Amino acid sequence: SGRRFFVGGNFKMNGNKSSLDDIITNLNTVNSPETDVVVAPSPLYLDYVTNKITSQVKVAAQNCYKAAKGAYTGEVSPAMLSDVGVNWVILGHSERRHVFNESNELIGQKVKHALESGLSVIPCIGEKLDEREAGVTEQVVFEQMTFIKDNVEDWSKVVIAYEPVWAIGTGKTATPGQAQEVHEKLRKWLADNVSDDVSKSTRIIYGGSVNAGNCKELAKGKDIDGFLVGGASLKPEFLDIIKANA
Ligand code: G2H
Repeated sequence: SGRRFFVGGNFKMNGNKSSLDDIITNLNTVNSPETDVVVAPSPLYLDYVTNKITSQVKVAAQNCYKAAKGAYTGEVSPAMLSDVGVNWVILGHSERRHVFNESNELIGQKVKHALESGLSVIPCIGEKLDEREAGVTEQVVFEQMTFIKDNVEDWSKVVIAYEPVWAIGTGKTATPGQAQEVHEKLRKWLADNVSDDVSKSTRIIYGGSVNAGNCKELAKGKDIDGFLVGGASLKPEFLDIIKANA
């Protein structure tokens, strides 16, 4: 496809210095120059991980705010992330949307500000189980995409993560067919709503209970350009997932 394989590890609210040391030791053996590898530890450890990890692996925040600074207790800004050498951010993860009630509008504003601040972004989209069962998966993910699209100028700094909410941390992975089907529709949506070039060049990665056992089949989907991995990114098998397309 010409699109570089991309594997992200989302540690969520897990880890401490000791367990991160083990993960970093493992990641520092990564030798996959053909693949972009990005890991997202808790914000408290971003500086710690950035200072210890090989330059082959980039570091992402799991979230950030839509302003550079100010009276926003508890928040982290893109400017602060850049300051500690973090150049990526995950935005609109389903847990941000559904546990912390982030709206499409707020996620769009965050995407805009992060990009303007020089970060690369991994916006996440995905339908809930009742939405899939009601047959509105496309409607939901296209609406989420609209709020992202309206806030992006430079698509080279965007990697879209499709994560069906019903498959997250549940052990229920979308089948390769189910994942590919949505990825293909998203790519078509990009062609129709942004441009052919953006449709062809933008990575669309899959997330939701990806592990060493299912990653190879999923990676065969022609519109699946990599993964956003939660639980398995904390384990040694993350290295196998990085090589899923080999
Ligand atoms: C989906 C994914 C990582 P997990 O949230 O973003 O987590 O692989 O644990 O389902």
